[in-house]
Amino acid sequence: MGRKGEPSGMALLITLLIMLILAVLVNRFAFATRVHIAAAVNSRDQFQAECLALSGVELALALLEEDDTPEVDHLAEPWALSRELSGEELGLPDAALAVRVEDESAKIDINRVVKEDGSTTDEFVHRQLDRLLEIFGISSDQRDALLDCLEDWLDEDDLQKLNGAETAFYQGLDNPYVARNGPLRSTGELVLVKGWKEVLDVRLDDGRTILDFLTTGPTDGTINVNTASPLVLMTLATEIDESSAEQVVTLREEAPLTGPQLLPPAFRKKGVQSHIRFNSNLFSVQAEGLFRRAASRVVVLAKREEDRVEVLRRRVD
Ligand SMILES: [Ca+2]
Ligand SMILES: [Ca+2]
Repeated sequence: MGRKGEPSGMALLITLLIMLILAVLVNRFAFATRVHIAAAVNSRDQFQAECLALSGVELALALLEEDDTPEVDHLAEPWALSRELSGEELGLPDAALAVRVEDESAKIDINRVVKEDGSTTDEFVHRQLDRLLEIFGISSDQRDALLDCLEDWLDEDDLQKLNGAETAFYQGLDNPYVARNGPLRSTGELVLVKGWKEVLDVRLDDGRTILDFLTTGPTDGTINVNTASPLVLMTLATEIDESSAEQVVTLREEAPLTGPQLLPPAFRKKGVQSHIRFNSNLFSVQAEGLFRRAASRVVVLAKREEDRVEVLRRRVD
């Protein structure tokens, strides 16, 4: 042994070291492979979920195109029914799809509170928003401030209204930004407008928030009485109380409204009648696809003209 044993001891040590390094490398390689396989499975599931959501959107758009009564749009029409399809119905285990279409003419087009000239207030829309805020329990003083801030946010100039806020105010915040000075791109942007963040958190007993009644259009500002919620109908005039709004709901459930004849008197007044309609040409589609643990949500704004449906905006989450 002695001298003879030293080199073989060294060789053994080196062999052991090499084996150890190899073991570590193999282990790392196996781990990386597992990570890559998991990532591939995840992205495949995510892709499946997104494809499902996109097919849901196509289904909704086809229903809108197939609607053979574009002159009257109501909540019992095929396009208006929410759909929830299980994996079994889709022929795809571990999958689910939910699709919902909303009529944007059932909501108040918040951008229209400032007219197209970029500076003048549209008094009708202003009153509608004021009434909506009132229904949400917002005090008169707070409503004045909220609407001044909203108009300042939308109007082109930097002149601050009495209770408003322009870029000068937003620049003084911890995280400064500038006022839009143009139309909102989504109702969610309201969170940036002074005072509105707290209002967006206010919920009705049924859980709905003010955002459920607003749209950024672009609509012509008229409200579809066949699809609007009683709360939006109430914003059309101070004389329209809860009972006359509910009366409209009862009427339209018996048969869709095709003209003002059957409506309660408050709706037939000239100033109100010019702000109502019986159909729509702007719809939002929300589709949620689920595949295994992956989820994808697609939101589309679609415009229908004659029997063609055109996608104006598409967002994939
Ligand atoms: Ca229709
Ligand atoms: Ca402004």
